[in-house]
Amino acid sequence: MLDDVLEGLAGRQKTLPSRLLYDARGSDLFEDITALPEYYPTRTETAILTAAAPDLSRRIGEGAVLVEYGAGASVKTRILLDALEALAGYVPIDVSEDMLAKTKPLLQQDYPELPIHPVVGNFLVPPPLPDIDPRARRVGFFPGSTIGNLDDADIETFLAGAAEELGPDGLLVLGVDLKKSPDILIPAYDDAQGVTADFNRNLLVRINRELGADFDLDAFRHEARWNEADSRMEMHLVSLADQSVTIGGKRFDFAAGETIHTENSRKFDLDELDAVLAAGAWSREATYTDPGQLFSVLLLGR
Ligand code: AVJ
Repeated sequence: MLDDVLEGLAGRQKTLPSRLLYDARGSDLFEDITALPEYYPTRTETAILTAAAPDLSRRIGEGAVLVEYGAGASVKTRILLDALEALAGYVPIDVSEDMLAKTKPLLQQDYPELPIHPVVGNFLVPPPLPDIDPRARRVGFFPGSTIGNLDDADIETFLAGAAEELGPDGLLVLGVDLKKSPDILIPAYDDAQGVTADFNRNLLVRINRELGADFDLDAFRHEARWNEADSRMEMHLVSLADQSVTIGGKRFDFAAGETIHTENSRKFDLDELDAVLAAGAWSREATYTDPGQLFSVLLLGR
């Protein structure tokens, strides 16, 4: 983590890795974000999945193994677990062993017959799957438009890795946030209650605590920017003054107005996405969306 932070702050545009946003406090703040009136993705995707579940179930068929990339608390997963017939197993993959250990008994209580095989790992480098029934169809699940946090190279790495792991008759249920007006996007990433601002600034709280840095939390403000050229929302932390910060014995100078770029959240155009999917060996078999075309759930096949 120290190396990643030092490297990110050494560049001309300072950056910090967005995965560092999710410590225990950051994960709680993200949970709060998902309930905000301005943050449409979670509730929209949940509604789409609920409506699509019978059709997904029909297309997927009986006896599949469900593999979730970045499972977290497996909240949206329950929609699929309720709809899919005679699942041969559920494999939640997550970097947080704690989260996997906490979630398993809760799921097992509600799905007593379901074989649950948690795997600790980074979904970008899909870890080997536990050997369940080798003949069972494998279905990946990657909701939340988390794919939008990845750059092109990582998207291709992920899609190709999932294709390899899920096999020739594998399927992938993918949630993607769609391109839309900045009038909707900016409030979604800069809410009136300031929860997203706390989520972003918590990155500095974490670096202070875990790496002994001396960021002055009141000297940075949250900013949500729409980057039209790259079709993405960006989170930045803007330095409010000329200041310097020391981390791991290294000093970093900030000019007033200079930013640390902390997250990209890409917004997809489905026609453009098709080319990216094809490069990763996938194609769209079904497309589900909401009436406002805010978000989309895709069923991908090979
Ligand atoms: C969990 C990565 C999908 O990009 O919308 C929410 C994270 N950042 N508000 C997103 C997030 C600011 C979220 N993802």
